Amino acid sequence: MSALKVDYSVYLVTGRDLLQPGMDYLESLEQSLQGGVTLVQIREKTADTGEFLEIAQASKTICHKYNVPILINDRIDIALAIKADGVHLGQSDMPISIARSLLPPNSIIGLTCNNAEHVTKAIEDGADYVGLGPVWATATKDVKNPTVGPRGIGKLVHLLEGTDVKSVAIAGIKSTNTLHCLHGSVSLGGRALDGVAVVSDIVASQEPKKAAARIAAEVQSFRRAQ
Ligand code: TZP
Ligand code: MG
Repeated sequence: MSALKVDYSVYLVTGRDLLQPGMDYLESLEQSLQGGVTLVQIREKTADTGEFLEIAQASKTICHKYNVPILINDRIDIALAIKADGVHLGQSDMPISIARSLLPPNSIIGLTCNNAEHVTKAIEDGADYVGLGPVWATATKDVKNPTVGPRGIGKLVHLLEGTDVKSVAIAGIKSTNTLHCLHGSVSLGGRALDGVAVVSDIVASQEPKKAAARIAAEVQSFRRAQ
């Protein structure tokens, strides 16, 4: 159950395989939080359950030290075990209704959405937020869906008008294109993304704190211009 306020502005999705040589994972996570990461998703595609559990628990301790909520990718059991603040689910993971029934009240549930049908269903199913994309091409994940660009993201954000469902964009987002993504995706109704989800621009940086701070500054600059 999340007692922490959820701020989607700078949403870090982890990717331990992208760390610079010699960079410790937990050190990198802590630096990124110091730089201004506001929400963290632990994404582990190859770790076994024991390892995932250990990483998730250690990550939670650090995130909560900075009052930043922690979400677990895919694995409801890991989220329950470490009392995470919520989960992030993909289109072929557990349905939201079942996840909701298993998790404590007020857990955050996010869903990856690549098109309008996904977004409409996410609203119906009671997602707290949607991860929209891919915005641009990325080497971080083998994404099969076509890239939609900021304007495509804007069309999906528009579907959220009149709902409380929050949104972030993902794939290929860097400090250098964050403003392009945010401005370009402001929907017809004027609704904006609530944040950007980023892996490599932060995780693969030599200086994760600075990398996160650069993105945070771009998000703030966008908000000031709104
Ligand atoms: N889901 C869709 S794209 C992606 C995930 C986890 C990876 C995005 O990584 P990057 O490095 O921010 O482009
Ligand atoms: Mg998944």
